Amino acid sequence: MQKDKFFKVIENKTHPNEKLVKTHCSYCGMQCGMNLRVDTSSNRIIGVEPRYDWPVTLGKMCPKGVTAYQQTNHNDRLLRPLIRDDASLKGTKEGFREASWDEAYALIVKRFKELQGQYGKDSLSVFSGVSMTNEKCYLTGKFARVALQTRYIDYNGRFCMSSAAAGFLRSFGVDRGSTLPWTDLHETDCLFIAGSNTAECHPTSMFRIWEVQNRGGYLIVADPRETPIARRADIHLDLRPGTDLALANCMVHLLIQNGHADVEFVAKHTNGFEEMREVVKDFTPEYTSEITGIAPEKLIRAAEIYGKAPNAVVMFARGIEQQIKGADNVSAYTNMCLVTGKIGRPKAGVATFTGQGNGQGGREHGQKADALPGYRKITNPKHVEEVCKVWGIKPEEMPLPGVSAYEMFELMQEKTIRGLYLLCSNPAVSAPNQNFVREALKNLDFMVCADIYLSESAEFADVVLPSVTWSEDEGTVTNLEGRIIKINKAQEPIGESKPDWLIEVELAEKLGRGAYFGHLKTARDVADEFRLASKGGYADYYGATWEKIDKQDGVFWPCKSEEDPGTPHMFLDHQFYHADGRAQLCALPYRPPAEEPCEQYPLRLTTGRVVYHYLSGNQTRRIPFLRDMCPEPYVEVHPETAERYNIAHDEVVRLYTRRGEALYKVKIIEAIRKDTVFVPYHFGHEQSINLLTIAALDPMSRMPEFKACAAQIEKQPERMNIR
Ligand SMILES: Nc1nc2c(c(=O)[nH]1)N[C@H]1C(S)=C(S)[C@@H](COP(=O)(O)OP(=O)(O)OC[C@H]3O[C@@H](n4cnc5c(=O)[nH]c(N)nc54)[C@H](O)[C@@H]3O)O[C@H]1N2
Ligand SMILES: Nc1nc2c(c(=O)[nH]1)N[C@H]1C(S)=C(S)[C@@H](COP(=O)(O)OP(=O)(O)OC[C@H]3O[C@@H](n4cnc5c(=O)[nH]c(N)nc54)[C@H](O)[C@@H]3O)O[C@H]1N2
Ligand code: SF4
Ligand SMILES: [Mo]
Repeated sequence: MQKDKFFKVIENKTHPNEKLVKTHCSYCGMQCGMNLRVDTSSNRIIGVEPRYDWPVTLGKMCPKGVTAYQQTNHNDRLLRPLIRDDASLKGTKEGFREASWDEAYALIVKRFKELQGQYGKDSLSVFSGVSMTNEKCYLTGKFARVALQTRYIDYNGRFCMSSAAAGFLRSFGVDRGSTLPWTDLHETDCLFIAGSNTAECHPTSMFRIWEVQNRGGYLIVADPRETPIARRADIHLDLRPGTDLALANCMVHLLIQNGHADVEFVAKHTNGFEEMREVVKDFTPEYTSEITGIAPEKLIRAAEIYGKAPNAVVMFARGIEQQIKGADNVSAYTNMCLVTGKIGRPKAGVATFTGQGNGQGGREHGQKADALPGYRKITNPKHVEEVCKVWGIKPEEMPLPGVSAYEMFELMQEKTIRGLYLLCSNPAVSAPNQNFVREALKNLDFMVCADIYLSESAEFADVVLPSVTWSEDEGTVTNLEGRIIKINKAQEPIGESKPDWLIEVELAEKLGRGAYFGHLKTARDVADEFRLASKGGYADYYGATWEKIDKQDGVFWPCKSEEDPGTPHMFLDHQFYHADGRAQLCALPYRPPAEEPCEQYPLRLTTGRVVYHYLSGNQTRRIPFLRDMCPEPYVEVHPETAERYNIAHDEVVRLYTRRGEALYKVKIIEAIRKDTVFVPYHFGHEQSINLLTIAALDPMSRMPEFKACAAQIEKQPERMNIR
């Protein structure tokens, strides 16, 4: 048990007639340690306690975490499969009837076989998510390729971590979201944090971040909004949305100009310095100020602080990644630590704030259109051969790479994809350009949705399958540090709900593919096959046994053998994962967002989160406390902008873009740029901001540009405001 300066370790006490089940939160990548309280007479979850002995979060939790347990026995849980016979009701909640698992499976098998018989194997698709354990994510990739034998699988991490992954792969040759453990963070001298609303989205990181300042270190924050973390920053770089590439290039330009480049490190351990210098040389503070709107003095001071800090960590999140140049932004900010050599040692490095609970593990093991377990590539014959050995199929049976998440909807719209198995994601809220996406879902011949509640996306399904919550199953998750941790089962599945891995095994058997799935009887069976499938890949989990995870408070990948304790710090030997062992400094010319403001749409719309809700909101909108704290979406507007439009606080306005419109209450707030408006995206149907967002994709990561498009506000006639 690690003692820490922040807290004396408090023993968790067990109450009479209760047991505590050690586990982690169901929501974000922080994966805070918690104990679920289980009543031993009813064997039901009745509450939660923080785990003070968990070294990353030391007993801290946020409003979502302390209420997460209320999901399990919630009245809205799906208890039995649902079938809807009348396809004309698609897109509504109407027409579902309860059915047995046998009937649901039989219908799925019949329709899937009909579609594949008529239109070929690739007429089916899988769309998945990473609120699931590694084992489930792994099996979902195998389910698509081996049970359904289709090329079309992708997942919600495409909307989340894909730009970070693409950027890190280019810079380092490997993508582990953080090069260092979180327990280092408070000991560094400077944190440079871009596009992360950390205090609301990874709240339990904050005690370490404040500690950097308490120790006399510095905090620099780049965000168009004055978020809670920006408010206390030493420097707030208040940039226009979509202009990070200019900002990052300017930082590197100034670091080189001021003699903060580590010439020896650059010469020995990197490639590409000259090409990069050629590009960044134009990004003087004055020129960068024109693009970003940040005052030149702030740029100069920020580069000076980062350059002088003995140790520093560059951190970022979706603010910089959900852009058409998200992958470039990641590599451009990563250039800062490579050029100064502030990487590959404790207390220095680079980290993205991984979003979903298993946003890291879920992107490594084959749910991505072109990926196989262990971060292998489906386009690499050697990788295919390695995985085929574990799966027991021939290499020629491995499907081709598919397409990215949003592009799957395009294929649904044009009827190349006819059937969908959707699990653990709610794209009818969370995908961009909703009017199109909802049409595409309606256009499917047959859709299955596995969820724990009837989501907005389930409204488009023909069959809905009841899955279990995280608390009713066990398995591993990889947190935002790259630490593999264990989720434990606190309660038996309620009703007839089943874990996703079991549903996939049973469906595979009914589809006649039992030979490849039938041996998987328990979550542990899946785990053992999964560890083997990852063996030898970049993300090697082979040595991360459940026993070792428990003993060590988690295991950092790569962990290659039983003896290997894992890898908390990456690149300590200054060996990067490119063939020559060097990291890549990237030359990245500036590009504007896909859609710039114009006369008709003069505002920049950006979107994101609030502390009380999680993603599409399908889980958190059902929790009374969270719903009370944030019952509806709103649009944040600067006071001067509000005056220009003659709109008042709480007035309902029409916000619209080239793609769609919605009505929102105005929240007048000084903490936003005058040219920018912000809407949280946790709400569905006509309240979804994704009716307005743009589906412009990053050419490298295929990430949609959720963070910048052009918008306009229209004041509504008086009667609209009567509520
Ligand atoms: N409360 C809560 N916490 C969550 C989640 C949640 O839904 N709710 N979701 C989890 C998941 S999956 C994710 S991905 C993470 C997301 O975590 P974050 O990325 O921190 O969250 P966002 O609100 O999407 O965006 C972060 C910030 O980017 C800023 N931003 C917008 N445009 C730009 C830009 O062009 N440049 C820069 N530099 N900044 C910009 C926004 O103003 C915002 O403050 O949070 C995780 N944690
Ligand atoms: N405008 C805008 N849009 C965005 C973003 C943004 O910043 N702005 N952010 C994007 C990001 S970063 C993300 S991560 C995506 C997330 O978007 P989604 O994938 O839609 O996110 P969730 O709401 O987590 O959806 C998960 C669904 O699965 C269910 N579920 C939970 N656990 C399980 C399980 O174990 N099994 C099964 N079968 N179901 C389960 C939940 O009830 C929920 O309906 O949204 C993206 N969309
Ligand atoms: S910070 Fe994330 S993991 Fe921790 S309690 Fe909140 S939602 Fe859960
Ligand atoms: Mo995310």
